[in-house]
Amino acid sequence: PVSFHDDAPGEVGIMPEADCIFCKIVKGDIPCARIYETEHVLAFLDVAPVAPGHTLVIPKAHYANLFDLPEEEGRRLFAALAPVGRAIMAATGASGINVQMNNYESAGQVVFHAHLHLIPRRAGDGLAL
Ligand code: IU
Repeated sequence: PVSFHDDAPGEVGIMPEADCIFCKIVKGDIPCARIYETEHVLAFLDVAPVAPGHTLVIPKAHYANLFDLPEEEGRRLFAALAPVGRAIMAATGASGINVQMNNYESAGQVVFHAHLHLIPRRAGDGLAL
């Protein structure tokens, strides 16, 4: 990521990557179904859900994957998982939920802006993740 100093003294921002689809979603240039948002974290419905309610939780700042993520950003992402996961389970009636993260191409990562998948599950749904 490219770091730069913005207007606020002492604040360091991360410049959105020009061709990153999730950065465009964060900025609102591409629409998404937002279900949760804080200053630093966004959760939205996956456009190609493997189950109803399949959600992505992302840092608003651009980091390619888990290994580029500063500890503080990781903490913020993790803190969002329980409230968002609970809401998804309540809304979908799911009885379980998977948290999945793909890092690097050979692990199935397609979008290189760090994201966690929340995938609602039901007994016998037959999903192989
Ligand atoms: P992956 O972990 O990088 O493989 O997951 C990328 C996910 O992003 C995948 O589930 C896509 O359906 C999803 N997605 C999206 O929700 N909106 C988009 O515009 C694009 C991908 I491109």
